[in-house]
Amino acid sequence: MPIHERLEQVYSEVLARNPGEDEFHQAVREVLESISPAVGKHPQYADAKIVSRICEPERQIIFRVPWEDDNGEIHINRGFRMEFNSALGPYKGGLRFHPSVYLGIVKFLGFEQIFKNALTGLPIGGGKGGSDFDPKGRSDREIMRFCQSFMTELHRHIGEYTDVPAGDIGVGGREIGYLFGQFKRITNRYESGVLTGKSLIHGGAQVRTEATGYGTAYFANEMLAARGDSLAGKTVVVSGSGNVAVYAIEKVHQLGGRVVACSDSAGYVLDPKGIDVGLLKEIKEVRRARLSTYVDAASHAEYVDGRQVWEVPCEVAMPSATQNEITGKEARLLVDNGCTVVAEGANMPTTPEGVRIFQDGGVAFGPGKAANAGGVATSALEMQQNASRDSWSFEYSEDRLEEIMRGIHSRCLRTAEEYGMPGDYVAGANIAAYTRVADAMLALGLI
Ligand code: NDP
Ligand code: 2IT
Repeated sequence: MPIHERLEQVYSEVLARNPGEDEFHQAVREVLESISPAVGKHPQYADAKIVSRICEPERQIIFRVPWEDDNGEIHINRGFRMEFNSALGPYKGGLRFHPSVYLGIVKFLGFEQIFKNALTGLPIGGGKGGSDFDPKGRSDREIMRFCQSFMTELHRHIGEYTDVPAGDIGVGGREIGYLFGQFKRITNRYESGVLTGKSLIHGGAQVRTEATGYGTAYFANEMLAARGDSLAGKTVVVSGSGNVAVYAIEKVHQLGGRVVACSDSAGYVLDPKGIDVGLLKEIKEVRRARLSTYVDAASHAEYVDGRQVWEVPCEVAMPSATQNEITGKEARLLVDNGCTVVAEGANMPTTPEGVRIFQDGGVAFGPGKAANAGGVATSALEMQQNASRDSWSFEYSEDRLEEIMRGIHSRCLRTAEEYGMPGDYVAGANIAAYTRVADAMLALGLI
């Protein structure tokens, strides 16, 4: 898609300054395409090199993470923290532990996070971090030693008013516990607000564990409501079976839909009766086992090895595993099989070609930076509770989450409408978020 000529220049600079970082290029391109009409209408949004500044992280931290496995062998991983933009508040965003992590992944995630966080309306800037460490098959003590080594460097860069990490792929409650323990030990400060996603006993917030998945389901329901429909009675497919997927499935069921399939990187489970969330939690959160063991306890279900979950027909799709899991091919298959709503639980799970196919096919497409913002929004609520040494009830917190997701949904639609692209959630999300960040930066002067 063509973009405004001033933005084309910025994009060329991004390519030249960040060679080989394909995912980052992809994320930047999408935002620049979306904001072209805003820059055309309000040229100040491209003044003072504001677009170039937004595309350049404020600070990039790369560090060595040495650790020892249970056999005494030494391993060296690479740690990252991308402190991308702090115009709206302290850097905020998760940590990902996965062997695919490199600079381009952390930069794309940090860039997306700026706009996602702006959309929540809460006072949080954008950041992201992680490591190319592979937690699969590692013992609990190995995970602990890795987290301690990671935090031994990271602690000097983070803080309640500076940068507040949380979880992402491969980083859940257990890892946040070990990270917080090491932070506390090194700094001699019980600074709960330095990390979010903590357990309730250390100042964690009710609903943070559930928030991303629940929020994505609420967002899907809002998208359906905008079309005079709802999740009730809908057949849904969710990819992944981690934190986001499990709680997306739980909330879809509570809202009356039925999730018939979910997946991991090896294959998918098809359960026509509806995925048993209790069983899924037991497998993933208690036993930390593979998804394929689902059928051991649910013999009516089928495990399909080595194939993609998108071949299962559905009306609503919620990609909740990883980036670029829906290419043009999978998008075409979903449209042909009657899918009418896509809400992204993961970050950038659909390629640009996939997005085009959905939008051309009349599918309501909710991009991750809007649909999965419930996780980071609830992290911001955790920060509020930590700052006031308070803790809110589950019901109150869930009501806040639902209200925030409704707000994001209507902000996207309203903005898309205002710029003459009714129903285009991608344009709505990017323009609403970009203009908020740009306004905040312009008011701060040249920094
Ligand atoms: P988890 O580690 O809990 O689960 C990840 C799931 O995705 C697993 O089922 C995993 O399968 C699958 N997966 C991961 N990488 C790949 C891959 N390369 N190919 C195929 N499947 C893969 O992570 P989360 O649920 O926390 O995160 C899922 C997505 O949601 C990510 O895109 C993340 O950035 C995004 N997100 C997370 C938020 C959060 O609060 N946790 C907030 C907003 C977005 P396997 O076990 O086989 O690897
Ligand atoms: O992608 C994301 O929004 C997250 N992984 C959650 C970030 C956070 O700070 O809660």
